[in-house]
Parts: sequence; structure tokens; C-alpha cells
Amino acid sequence: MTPQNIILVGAPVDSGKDRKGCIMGPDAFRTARLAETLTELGHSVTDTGNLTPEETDIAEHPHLVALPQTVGWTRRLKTTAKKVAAEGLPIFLGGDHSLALGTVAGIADHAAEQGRPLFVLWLDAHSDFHTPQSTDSGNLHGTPVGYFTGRAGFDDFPEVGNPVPAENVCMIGLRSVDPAEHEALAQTKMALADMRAIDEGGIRAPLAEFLDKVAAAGGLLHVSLDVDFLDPTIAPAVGTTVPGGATMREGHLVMEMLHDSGLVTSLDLVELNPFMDDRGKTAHLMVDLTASLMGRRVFDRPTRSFA
Ligand code: HAR
Ligand code: MN
Ligand code: MN
Ligand code: MN
Repeated sequence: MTPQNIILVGAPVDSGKDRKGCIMGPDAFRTARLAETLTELGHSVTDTGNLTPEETDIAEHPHLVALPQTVGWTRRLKTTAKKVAAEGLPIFLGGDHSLALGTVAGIADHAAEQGRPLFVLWLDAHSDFHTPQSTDSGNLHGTPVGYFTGRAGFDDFPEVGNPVPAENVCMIGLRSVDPAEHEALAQTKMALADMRAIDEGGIRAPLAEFLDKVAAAGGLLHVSLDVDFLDPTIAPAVGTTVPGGATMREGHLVMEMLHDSGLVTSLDLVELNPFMDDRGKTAHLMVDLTASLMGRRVFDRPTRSFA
């Protein structure tokens, strides 16, 4: 892979749900040697440290968890993401998935400035397609895709100037979709690969189809990797574990295909809750997956036989 100018942006967002701990995520990625690992792969890596949310004077909401903080984070991240996307390949170190309200909206502003369409690969057990009105839990980490695709009802949040068309979004790994999300997704042309589709046809096909589409459109590609995309037996450090997730091998294959495509221009690493980890194994796995995305491999393909 051509060496990239990678910019690590710590976003210790912990306001997107009731269960706390993602505030420690950025430092867990650092402790698991993310920067060193990417440097060893030949990239130039700059760690810009951790962001803080903007101050807001929005009032607490009776149902939505920590609305003012999440609005403050969205403001900060939208501006920052637009700026760093112009400087290199940003990796946003979460932080819970509510950080993607800001990162994707900001990257979309950058893409619009470049005159290129933005595509989003959502690797997650959940579709995160709620609006502030449709969420039962009140946890705003369940809403980023609703926000950046331009669904109505995000009145307290910054306006989404460049909504990502739903048909430019591909979700892989789904196995927990609420009825309201299901209904809303059915109105879109989003590409959705749930675990049944993956079990029946493999994880390669839906990803290859999406990557072809991104390449044909000359698009930018943002990848949002939620820890719970992975099976909880290999990735326990997440508040919302859902059994039946992607295996280690599926995870690495996805990352290797993304690498070979040469299309990825930004990445979120989200929902890591180091408080729930088992001797750092989830943090290390997330770093290893990022290494695969950034060019680590066993052999150059096609693999030759040593027999
Ligand atoms: N759909 C559920 C809700 O809205 C669970 C959302 C959980 N989201 C994440 N990120 N963990 O994917 O409350
Ligand atoms: Mn409630
Ligand atoms: Mn998520
Ligand atoms: Mn999830």
C-alpha cells in the first residue's frame, strides 16, 4: 500500500448511552500500540490527542440520554472531521458510536468540497438508524445513520448540509434491528447484509459488490467499525454484546479486501469499553484489524503453494 498520512483523533465520547466506559477507548487503543503498529507498516502517523466536546446551552432532555453532551460532541467532530479529512487519512478513536453523527457529517462536508460522493460501510450488529423520536432506549449511539442520511427530527443537532444518500450506505453484520428501524430501512435502498446472508453466502459477496459501486462512482469511503460487529467471544469489551457476530477470520477478510480496494479514506473505531475487556484482547484485536486494513498481510496474493 502506498504509505498514508494517518491522523489519529481521540474522541472519548461516552454520552451516547447509559453504560459508561468508552471514555477510556482512545487510551486503550494507544496502549495496544495502534500508532506504533501503523508506523511499522510504513505509514506516517500523527496522534493529535483527545478532543473535548463543545459547550452548549441545550437543556437535558427527559428521554434522550445526555443530549447536550452529544450535541457538543457532534459540533466538535463535524468541524474537526472536515478539517482532518483534507490533511490525510483520519482514524477516529472512540468513544461510543454517537461519535459518528459528527465524523460522518463532517467527512460528508469534505467530500462535497472535493466534488466526490461519500460512501459509508457500517460494520455493526446494529443498524443505528433511529431518530431522537423513534429510539426507545434514548441512547443516541443508536441514531448516527439516521442523522447523516438526513432523517428528520435532529433539531438540536447541527444541520446536515450534505446528507449521505441511503443507497451509498452498506451495513454488514446486522443481527439487532429494532422494529422502528426495520420499518424505516425498508423505505430505503440501503445495502443490508445480516448474519443470515453472511452465513448463507459468505461475507465476501456483499462487500465486493459495494466496493465495485464505490469504485465506479469515484467515491470516498468511510468505514465505521463497531466492536459489536465481532462475536463477543473474541471481542467482549463492549456494552451491547450480541451473540452470533463476525468471526476473527471474517473480520480480517473484510479488512484485507478493504485494503486491496485502495478506497478507504477515513475510519471510526467505536464502542470499545476497556472496562469490560479481558486482558486487552478486544483492544488488540481492533488494532490487528486496523493493521489488516492498512496493509498487513501474510503473503502477496495470489498465495503460492510451498508443497
Ligand atoms: N437499537 C438499540 C437502541 O437504539 C441498540 C443500539 C445499540 N447501538 C450500539 N451501536 N451499540 O451499534 O437502543
Ligand atoms: Mn427513557
Ligand atoms: Mn453501532
Ligand atoms: Mn453496535
